[in-house]
Amino acid sequence: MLKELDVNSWVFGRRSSLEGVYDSVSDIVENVRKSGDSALFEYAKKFDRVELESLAVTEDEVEAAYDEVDGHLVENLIEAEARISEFHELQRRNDLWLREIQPGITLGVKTTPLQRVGCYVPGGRASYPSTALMTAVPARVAGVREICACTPPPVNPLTIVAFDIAGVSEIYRAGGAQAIAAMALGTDSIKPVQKIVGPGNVYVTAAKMMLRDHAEIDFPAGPSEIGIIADSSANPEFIAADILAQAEHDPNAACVLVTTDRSLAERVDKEVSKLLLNAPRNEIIEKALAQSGFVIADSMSQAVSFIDEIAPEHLSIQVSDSLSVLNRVRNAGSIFVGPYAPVACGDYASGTNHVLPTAGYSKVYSGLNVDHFCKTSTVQIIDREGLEDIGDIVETLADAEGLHAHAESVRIRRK
Ligand code: HSO
Ligand code: ZN
Repeated sequence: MLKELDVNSWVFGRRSSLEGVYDSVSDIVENVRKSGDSALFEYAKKFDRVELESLAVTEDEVEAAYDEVDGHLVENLIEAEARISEFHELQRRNDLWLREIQPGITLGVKTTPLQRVGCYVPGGRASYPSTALMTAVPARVAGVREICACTPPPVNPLTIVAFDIAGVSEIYRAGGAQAIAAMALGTDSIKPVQKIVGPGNVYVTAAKMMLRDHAEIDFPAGPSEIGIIADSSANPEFIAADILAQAEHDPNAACVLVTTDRSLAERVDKEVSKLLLNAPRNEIIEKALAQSGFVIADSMSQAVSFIDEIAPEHLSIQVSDSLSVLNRVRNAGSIFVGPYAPVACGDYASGTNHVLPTAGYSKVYSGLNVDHFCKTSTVQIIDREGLEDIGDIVETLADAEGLHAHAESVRIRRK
């Protein structure tokens, strides 16, 4: 089932190109720019096969959504939201910090939440109420005043409930590149946002990239991935279970086991075949397994460098000295340590965020967090004594750059 992979060629193959969809996405963007809401109605019919009556989900519909979903499910969503909120609260920075660097000069940073952001929650192959929590909670914790959300129709009532629990009351039935265009450019119903966050398919990702002049984005978040680093101490059944869990997301999902123990890879392979027999989503899983496999490393440090090259969205560490690997590894969106930390815990309920950079982007981006929804301003408070102290440097450097007025703005105060 699982084949041996070469890290470099696997990494290369993973860089899915967005180029192929740019033409159709720019048509969609232009259409939304020109026709606004009516383009969204048209695309809902064309792509989602839904004849919409309205874009916005009303308060009555939110109430009706609660009636439709099982109370036990709502309780679990509430519990998950509380844990996600708690972890994200820990990430909040002080609104303002100031430090006296020397007498007369105090420097600091003021943090301000963005005013208005848009959360995108995919539908399609599966609907993800958990992603409603993962996108909206950090925005709310950051202090964003206006949070709007788009998700393709027909909207799952549980997604509506999840948004409500997360504190989002502005929900629109729009999906795909058209939803991204609507949030970035604005339509009659949807006011433009400053930043768009959330995962999506290649069309959504391409639209996010193309519209960056209009709205900031989080990062490219495409088909799911797991990297597992394991030695002979690992439990092959647990590893196989994590592989299936990631693979069931998407035919383009990918799972890579990096191990120093070839016999472990063989045992994992057997367990994968066994678990697959009872996996309801086996068709998707089999497709995902076609771009998955294992890599044999000569040593733990080589294994760590393979993981860094792969830069997986999720990294599971299944080795005897797990903290040493945790310390050494550089590139991974979210890290799960030890046999009892399945990725699914981070997907739903431990409290960490599951919106993560994929396709090697964890080399340069962090997973979604409170900072994504804030910006900072530096602050300086300088009095006469402080100005006296740095005045000469400023005047000298300003004169050297030929910027007389800069130098004069200091001189005039020191007279
Ligand atoms: N593993 C997915 C997130 C998810 N899992 C949502 C279940 N629901 C990408 O991080
Ligand atoms: Zn998942």
